Amino acid sequence: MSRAVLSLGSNLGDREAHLRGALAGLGPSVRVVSGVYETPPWGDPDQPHYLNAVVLAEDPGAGPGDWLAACRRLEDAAGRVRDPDRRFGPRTLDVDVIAVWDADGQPVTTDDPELTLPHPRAHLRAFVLRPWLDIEPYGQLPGHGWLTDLLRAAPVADDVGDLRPREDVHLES
Ligand code: PH2
Ligand code: MG
Ligand code: MG
Repeated sequence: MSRAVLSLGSNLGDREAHLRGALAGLGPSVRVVSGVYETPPWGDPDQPHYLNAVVLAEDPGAGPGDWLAACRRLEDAAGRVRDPDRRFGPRTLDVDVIAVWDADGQPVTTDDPELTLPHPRAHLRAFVLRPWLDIEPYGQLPGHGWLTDLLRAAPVADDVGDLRPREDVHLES
């Protein structure tokens, strides 16, 4: 397995530092980093706005479980506290595996409850699709099609205008 799209999010503490820490932790597997967006909370409205970004990563030796383990490690390093009663609640750092492609370029699908691929809610989330589109204009979310089409259709289209590009935040030095 080789290629992954990862979504980064933070809405507690020094949000920018948490995103930077995630990139540093991903190290040489990072290929492209999107711009950063300020986004209203999705799924659980009573929490601060998020900073969100998307990363294209590659690692010839990594399978889906390895990407998931890397994401968990980064979240733990950011002091993430998991609240089982607030599934979509606030967090110092969230790193989600959105999709993975194998060495032949084929999308990986799993319905493992620990890691469902592609991410089961990615097609509903402007804060994932919009930064991804910035760095992969011809990108497709496996099983759902072109990013451009997903961003133009309900329910995502209604949310896109609420995302604010943070051109003052640069994750890469
Ligand atoms: N992550 C969540 C829940 N809600 N909202 C925004 N805007 N951005 C996120 O990254 C986010 C969210 C839990 O994964
Ligand atoms: Mg998430
Ligand atoms: Mg997550």
